[in-house]
Amino acid sequence: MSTIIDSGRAEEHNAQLRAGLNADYEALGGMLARRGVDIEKLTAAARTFAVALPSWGVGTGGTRFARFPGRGEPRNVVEKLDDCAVIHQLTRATPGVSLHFPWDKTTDPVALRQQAQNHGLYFDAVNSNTFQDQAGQEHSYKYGSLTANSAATRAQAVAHNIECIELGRALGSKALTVWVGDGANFPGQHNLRGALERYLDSMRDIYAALPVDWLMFIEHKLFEPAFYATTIADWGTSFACAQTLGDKARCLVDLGHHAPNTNIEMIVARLAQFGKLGGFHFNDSKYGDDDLDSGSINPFQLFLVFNELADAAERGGAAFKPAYMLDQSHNVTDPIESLMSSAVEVQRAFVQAQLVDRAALRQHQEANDALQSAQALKQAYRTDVSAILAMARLRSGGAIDPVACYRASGYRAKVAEARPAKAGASSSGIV
Ligand SMILES: [Mn+2]
Repeated sequence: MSTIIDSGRAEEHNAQLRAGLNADYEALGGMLARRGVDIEKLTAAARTFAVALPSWGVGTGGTRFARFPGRGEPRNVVEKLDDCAVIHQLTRATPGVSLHFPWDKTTDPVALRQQAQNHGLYFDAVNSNTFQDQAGQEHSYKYGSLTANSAATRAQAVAHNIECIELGRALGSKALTVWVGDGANFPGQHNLRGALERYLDSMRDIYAALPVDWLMFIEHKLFEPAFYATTIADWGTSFACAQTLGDKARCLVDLGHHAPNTNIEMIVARLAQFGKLGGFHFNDSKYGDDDLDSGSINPFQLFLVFNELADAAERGGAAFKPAYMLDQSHNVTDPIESLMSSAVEVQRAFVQAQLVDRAALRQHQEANDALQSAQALKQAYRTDVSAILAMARLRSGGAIDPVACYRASGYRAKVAEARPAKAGASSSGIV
């Protein structure tokens, strides 16, 4: 496997931090042993954790007001993969890459797949894009895509999704994520029921093109760009559509796509209970679909989501395997640094959720002891598992401190030279 950051530099970085990590790990191991927890089991679990990177996340995102490009942004999918390889090399937690078409469209999927394999990467779910018009496109999506009144527009949107499946198939992906911005900005603009009927008709055609071992993820979002009535606005609509379409259709939960203060962990529990939890787009949010770094605003919510996932895994066993992906927009940070630290934050929530004493929690719940039930969760959440995450990275060949190692490597300055800015070159969406 080829590495992008010089492996000698990563080893030197680890050698400097190794003694400190060993001391922290031993201290944490002793504390956990007194709670009857084997730190080695947690470290082994941490090493199995993986969250996929969004190809569109390695460039600067921007808002609807402006985009302030960063230095050395990737200009095409090959350069995006290089940046993803750096993130995985140092974190060892991001082996998957989620591509977005047509932004990442390639004429040579065999070469792209080979490039990914050379870096120890694979392609996770592919994403279609019918929320903007592309140059030379025959029918506009201004008034909708899969729900458009015009049959020709709907057919074009369906054909694009089927093309995404074909491209994904050549790249080794196993799922298609469908998000549409379709909806209305005015009461009366469209027939609420009619729009969903058209959506389902279009989705049936896409579903029929899914290979036998593929899944289709339906991503809902409360609002934006439709500000009055988004067709797939909530998990209830997503669930109803997934049920209607069939077993291969599942719901995708993007943490930023809900009304403020929504109990997202409860949505996770519901979807898991009924076998429709397809996967996640992790990010964080303060007001809306902010696409902030995972765990940067409400890390306790992220922990509670993973607490439900741990419960579902205990009930469902190996069969329960939702897809984990990051979906963030980076505007004031180096995207590589944000994605590295976000992957670690999601991994942290995963490990903390393993720390919950489920037998004790069940006893507290059965005894109606609300206080101790809450404490059982808080005890796990308050435990600083940083040494476990660092040890997992070290043992898997990553960096003890990925951001520090990345900064010391000078990667950004190097690619800034090799990638002179080109107007409109980076395709970074906010989905
Ligand atoms: Mn998303």
